[in-house]
Amino acid sequence: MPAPRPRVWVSQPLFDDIVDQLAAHCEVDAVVEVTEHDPVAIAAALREADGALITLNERIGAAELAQAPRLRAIANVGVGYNNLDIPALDAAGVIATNTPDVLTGTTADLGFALLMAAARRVTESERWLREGQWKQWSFSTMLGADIHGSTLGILGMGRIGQAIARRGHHGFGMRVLYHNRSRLPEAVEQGVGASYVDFDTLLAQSDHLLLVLPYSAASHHIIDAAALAKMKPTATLVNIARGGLVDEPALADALANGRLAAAGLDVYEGEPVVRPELLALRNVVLTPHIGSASLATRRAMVQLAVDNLLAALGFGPRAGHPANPVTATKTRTANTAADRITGITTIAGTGKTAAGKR
Ligand code: 8YV
Repeated sequence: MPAPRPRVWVSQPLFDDIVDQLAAHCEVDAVVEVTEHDPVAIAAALREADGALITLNERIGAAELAQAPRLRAIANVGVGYNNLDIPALDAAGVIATNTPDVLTGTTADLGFALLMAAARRVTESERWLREGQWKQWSFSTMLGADIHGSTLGILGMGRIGQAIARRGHHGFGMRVLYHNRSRLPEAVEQGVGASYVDFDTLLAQSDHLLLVLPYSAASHHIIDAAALAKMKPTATLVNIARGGLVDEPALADALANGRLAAAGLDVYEGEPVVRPELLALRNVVLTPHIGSASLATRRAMVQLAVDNLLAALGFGPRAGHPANPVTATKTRTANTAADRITGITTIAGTGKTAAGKR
């Protein structure tokens, strides 16, 4: 008798033509409307699942895994995976994957769009104009800060940070400073035109500071009132990574009281809820987590996630070896659903701890 086809849960509507590829090998349970799944619903959806294709909205930890005895693979559609409890996944022998590379340029572009819009007061100007406040041209209307020739600070120098550095250095003639957990090799620094500095120097010298680091307990509120106080009052802060990196009330306070000139935010601590203090400010540009939201890139992310999921479940050209594991559990040499239940799955791990590098 042929082995039963694995069951796969797809947590949100993605691109049907790409998700349909799963059906060649799996029984697919796809959610057809955008849904906020609470932990009970996630646990229920995973109870019979061998695999899952999920987005940043679905948090999966020990409690959900304890109720999902068959689960072998989770493919996250996104490069950031702070929605996943990696130690719990490793303890359960579940492979998790993410979607790096395919979204790098698109996300870097949005970082620059927010930087330019905030520093040059683009959305503020437009609101003012639409409100009918433009009565006559004036020399001092909407004076902002220059991008070209200024100092760009980048906190977090993974793939997206480097793409932003290249844009700043090669495109806008900026002096680029960065801070990162580890310093890049000199050749890479030279290629992207960036110099390593310590955190306080980055805060003090940046005319514009972009946050591109992974969110974790260690980076929670890394931009707090103390950090904001070290920045130039003329500076712009842009966050395209995760909302939890910034103490939002402290940021709103700094923006309201002239201790920071402007901000551009694509991510929020309680998204999709945005704090009223931020909504009330004229000098912050707010977008609804659209960093990777070009049609081509979102399709590429879903395709990569589907490829990863099929590979992790033992299908396709990379069967057993998905391209983008973020767990220490990276490969499987056995693939039957009964493995998890009997505890005889053969797992080839590296012992590496997954720290969520962007
Ligand atoms: C995704 C993101 O759209 O990749 C990430 O980490 O934040 C976004 O680009 C999101 O993760 C979708 O799940």
